[in-house]
Amino acid sequence: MAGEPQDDCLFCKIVAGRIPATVVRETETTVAFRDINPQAPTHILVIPKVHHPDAVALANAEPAILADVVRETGEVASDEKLDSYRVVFNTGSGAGQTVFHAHAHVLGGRGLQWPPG
Ligand code: DGP
Repeated sequence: MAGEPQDDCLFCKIVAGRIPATVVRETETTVAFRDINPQAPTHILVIPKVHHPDAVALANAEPAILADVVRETGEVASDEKLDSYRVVFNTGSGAGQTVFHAHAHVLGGRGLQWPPG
């Protein structure tokens, strides 16, 4: 069923505490943890606890939780004292998505180029 934890999902395992992660924030609906392969001095992932394959699927199924994820990106940026930062939802393998559980990347702590690669 949509939203249910998936046995083969890495981020569902992090939500369940079955795989360790450096968790920096947690709410009733979200978890934020440091990316294992940081692309900036601050690189934190904010994920919903429910499983949906990407941000658009989450928006369609549980829009209030997508809002929670986005709100948490701001809390993370504030905690990390980032004046400027980028929030990225890679969507689809062609855009670099490798984990098909919705997540926002929060990147900051260095200059960020536009357009992104
Ligand atoms: P994406 O490529 O947009 O699907 O982002 C997935 C991110 O997840 C990628 O930047 C690397 C990160 N990642 C993958 N495996 C792990 C893990 O086991 N722990 C943590 N903390 N991050 C992971």
